[in-house]
Amino acid sequence: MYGIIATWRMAFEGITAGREILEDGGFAGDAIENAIREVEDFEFYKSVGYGGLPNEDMEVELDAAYMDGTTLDIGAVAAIKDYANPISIARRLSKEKVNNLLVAEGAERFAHKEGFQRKNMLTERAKIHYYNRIKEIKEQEIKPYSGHDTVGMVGLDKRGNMIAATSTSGLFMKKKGRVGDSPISGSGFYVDSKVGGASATGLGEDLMKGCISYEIVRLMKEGHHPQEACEIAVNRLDKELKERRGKSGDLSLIAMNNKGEWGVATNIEGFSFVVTTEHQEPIIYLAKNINGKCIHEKANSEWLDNYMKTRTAPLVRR
Ligand code: SD4
Repeated sequence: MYGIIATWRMAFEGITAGREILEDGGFAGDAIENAIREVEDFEFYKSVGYGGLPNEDMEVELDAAYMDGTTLDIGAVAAIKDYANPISIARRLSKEKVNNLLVAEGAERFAHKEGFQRKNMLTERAKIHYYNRIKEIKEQEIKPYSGHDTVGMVGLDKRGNMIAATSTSGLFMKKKGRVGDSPISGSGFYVDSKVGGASATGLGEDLMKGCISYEIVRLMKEGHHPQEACEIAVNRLDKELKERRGKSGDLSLIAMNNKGEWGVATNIEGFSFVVTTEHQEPIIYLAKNINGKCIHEKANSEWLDNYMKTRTAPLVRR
């Protein structure tokens, strides 16, 4: 069996290529790294890699992580600037014995020494988003912390290796140095090839309060199907946050176990995700939460057309 599950529609092209690697008997780590690089390189995705939206100082600071569920190796970078593919730096760091999670200048120095490609990740389009947002904030006092999309993936290869990985520009207008859940083990991702893996997207500050990716893997280890595990974990955390804090941020999770069975859960409307397995070509689904049950359906062609149109539509500075 083999398969990949990923957050958001933007993972589709990468997963389509990743599936071929898995089908040919390749390593899940290669399939996932390549798939995430594809998302990082596409400038119209404004929440990951090149074209990602900047922090409040108009700098693009990126977070990424890579975990090997067989060896339990983890590598991650946080608040890294000016490197094209944080996921590859994270993977490289996962091979070190220590110093596996590097931040900011430390991560950049490592990437430089290892010869990773430098790139100014701030696009003209992202600058326009930035200036427009500043104007909106001034005019209407809109909360800066909305709008996000982390790419998170879990993959299984024919040999039973499982990988989890993430990459994100985090929250638009975040403070310099702010780190979300995505590079944090157990929160943004977790995987154990003996069980399965999970990855998160949403408000990092809240996802971290439940170590939610680890929690899902733990529930799968107790015998829950990935779908059940995702629903239990998301519903519980959502409820606790509402009870204790009055509200819950966005929480959306994907998971796959080592049999290739998968699940998702979300507390928002319209969480898109992509899945492929040995028996299924990559499919884009839309999920929503109805009374604690996560319902998903295939995205229709209208939704898909509209998605690309809005991402690539000309943007004017207001
Ligand atoms: C973060 N969880 O930095 C990320 C943002 C995100 O979908 O996922 N967005 O908090």
